[in-house]
Amino acid sequence: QAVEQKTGIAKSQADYQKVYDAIAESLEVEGYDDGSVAPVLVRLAWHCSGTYDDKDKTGGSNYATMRFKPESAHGANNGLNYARDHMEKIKAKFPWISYGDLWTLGGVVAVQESGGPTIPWRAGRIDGFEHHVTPDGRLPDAAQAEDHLRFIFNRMGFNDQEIVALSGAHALGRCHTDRSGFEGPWSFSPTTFSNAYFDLLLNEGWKWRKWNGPAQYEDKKTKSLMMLPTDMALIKDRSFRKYAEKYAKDEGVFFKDFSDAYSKLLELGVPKAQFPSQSWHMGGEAK
Ligand code: CCH
Repeated sequence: QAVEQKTGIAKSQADYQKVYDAIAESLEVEGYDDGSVAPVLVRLAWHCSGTYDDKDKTGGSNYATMRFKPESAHGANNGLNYARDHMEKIKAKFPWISYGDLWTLGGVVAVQESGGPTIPWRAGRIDGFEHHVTPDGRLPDAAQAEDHLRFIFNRMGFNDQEIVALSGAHALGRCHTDRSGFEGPWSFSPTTFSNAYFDLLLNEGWKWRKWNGPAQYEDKKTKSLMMLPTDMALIKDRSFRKYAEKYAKDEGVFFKDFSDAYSKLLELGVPKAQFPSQSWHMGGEAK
C-alpha cells in the first residue's frame, strides 16, 4: 500500500527501503563512541515516541516535535542533537519523508543492523508544529525506581512485561557525562543487540560506584560496566524480575517481546488512519 506524504506523491515500501539502506550505510562512524551511531539512533526513536500520554492522546512520534526548542532542550534529550544532525544528512537525500517516519525508521534500522530482531514498521507520520510539544517530564528519570517506571510507562500504555522488554535496549550504547551525567556502557559489546543486558544485570555482582557523578552501579569484577538505579529496579521488583529472568535465559523470547513492544512504542500517538493497514518488514530477512 502506498502512503501519501505531504508532497502529495504516494510512496511505496520500496521508496522507504531506499531510506532504510541509506541509514544502514551511515551507521558506522569512525571515532564516534564505539564506532556506530546505532545506539543514539535507538535513543532518538524512543525519546521522540515516549512522550505519549494514552489518556489525552498527546505526544508520541507523529509530529516529531523534538525539532522545536522547548522539547529539544528538555534535559532527557541532552545529546540527541547529535542523532538529529546525523538524520538531517539522510533527510537531505530523501526530502519527502516526514521527520517522525525518518527518526522511527532510524530506530528500526539501528536495532536490526546491530543484530536485533526484525521490527514491524510502517510509514505515515506527519510533521507537526511547535504547539504540539508536550510538557517536560514525560520521559523516565534514571535516578528513580519501580514506582516511577510504572508511572511513566503506564502513561504510554505499557505493562510490566513491556517495560522490561523495552529496557533490554540498554544492551546497546553507553551513558555520557556531558549528556546525562552518568558514565559507561551496560554491556561488553555496546554495538550488538542481544539479551546481554539481562544476563549481566542478573549474573554480575554490582555495587555503587564511588565517584563524584550521579549515583550509579558498577560491576565488581571489571569496573567497566554500569547500571542505572532504574535498571537495578528491574531485578529488585519481583514482577519485573520474573521477565528479566525469562529474557536472560531465552534470547528468542526477548527478541519477540522486544520487537512487539518497540514496534508499538514507535507508533504511539499516530492515528491509525494515517497508516496503511499492514505493517512492513523492512531490510534484511525476517528473524
Ligand atoms: Fe535509555 N538511557 N533509558 N532506553 N537508552 C540512556 C541511553 C540509552 C533510561 C535512561 C537512559 C530506555 C529506557 C530508559 C537507550 C534506549 C532505551 C541514558 C544515557 C540514560 C540516562 C544517555 C547519555 O548519557 O548518553 C531510563 C531511565 C529508562 C527507563 O526505562 C528504552 C525504553 C530504550 C529503547 C527502547 C539507548 C540505546 C541508549 C544509548 C544511547 C547512546 O548514545 O549510546
